[in-house]
Amino acid sequence: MGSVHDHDVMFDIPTVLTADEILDKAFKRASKIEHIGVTRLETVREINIAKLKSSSDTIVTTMGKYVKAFPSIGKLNPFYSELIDMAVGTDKVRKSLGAIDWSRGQVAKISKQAVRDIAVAERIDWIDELRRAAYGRISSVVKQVSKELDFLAVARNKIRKFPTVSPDDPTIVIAGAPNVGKSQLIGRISTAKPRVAVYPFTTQEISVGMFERKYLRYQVIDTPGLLDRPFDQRNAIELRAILALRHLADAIVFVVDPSETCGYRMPEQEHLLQEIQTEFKGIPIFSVENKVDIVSSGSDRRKISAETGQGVEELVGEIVAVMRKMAEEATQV
Ligand SMILES: Nc1nc2c(ncn2[C@@H]2O[C@H](COP(=O)(O)OP(=O)(O)OP(=O)(O)O)[C@@H](O)[C@H]2O)c(=O)[nH]1
Ligand SMILES: [Mg+2]
Repeated sequence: MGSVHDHDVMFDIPTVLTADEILDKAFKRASKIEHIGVTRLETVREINIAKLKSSSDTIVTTMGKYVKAFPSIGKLNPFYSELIDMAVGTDKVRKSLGAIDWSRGQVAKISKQAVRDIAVAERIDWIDELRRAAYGRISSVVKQVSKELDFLAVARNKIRKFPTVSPDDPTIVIAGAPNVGKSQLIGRISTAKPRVAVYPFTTQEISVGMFERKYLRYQVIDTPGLLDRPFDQRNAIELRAILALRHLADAIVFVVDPSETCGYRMPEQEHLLQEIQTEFKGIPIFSVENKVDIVSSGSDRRKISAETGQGVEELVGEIVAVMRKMAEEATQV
């Protein structure tokens, strides 16, 4: 429980090998090449050309995969770019990928030149020497980026653990003090069993559910342990990670429990709501009273029971209507 399944990884980046591992893989593969030509000179020439092409191809392809697989930060939803920036540093990722890309370009160039030289070399020992020299130069440009490869290997492992959400689906984030009924509510409004993923920089998990209304898909995110305690009890990193949720949330449902059976008094719950209102400015917050089946206060808040379902469909209807209106306004530039 709590781990992201392999088929459910947001950023599916292959394992990043070290410089030595890449070279090993390339040269080992190339060493297996055999060929028999008409003359001994032609045989040696063709084998060496094939070896060079093969090892350079392996390196260029392997490194190219990394460059392609890492998310390009500029195109990412700010939710993810912020998390990546916090976890590994956006700038460092970009620079490292740039270095890798440079290195693979150099490898291709060295190998191309060496192939040209070998093609016209007239002696077997020259050919061997040319190939050996090219291998040496290739090793050297790959090793030049070994720090960057090591860094990307670590970055890849961190980035893979990020929760899978669909940043482009309209998203409702559920907040409120512990035990007010958030999980019960998300279970009631979303169809499938929520997907659970660890949330970076906390020991907490978030769970993501979906529902549909009028052919549109909505995402509901439960944030146990995140939006349920006063913000001043958080360290700076945890707070920043929590606030990254504002890039995701199109609406927030803040659940209050006037029965206080959750263990939190109403003033505490109101205080948390105020903090969330301040920190998530601009995002509509629907504050609702849950557990109306046991206590109904005199307030004019919408009242629901996540347990019996009372008022829940009306709540969803209101949220969906507001979100639709917001989406329409957003497209009318
Ligand atoms: N009577 C009543 N009990 C409810 C209602 N909604 C939730 N509960 C109960 O309140 C308790 C907490 O519900 P959860 O859904 O786990 O609350 P939560 O906000 O997700 O709690 P955390 O994840 O610990 O923050 C459970 O015992 C629920 O059965 C409701 O509408 N009426
Ligand atoms: Mg819960």
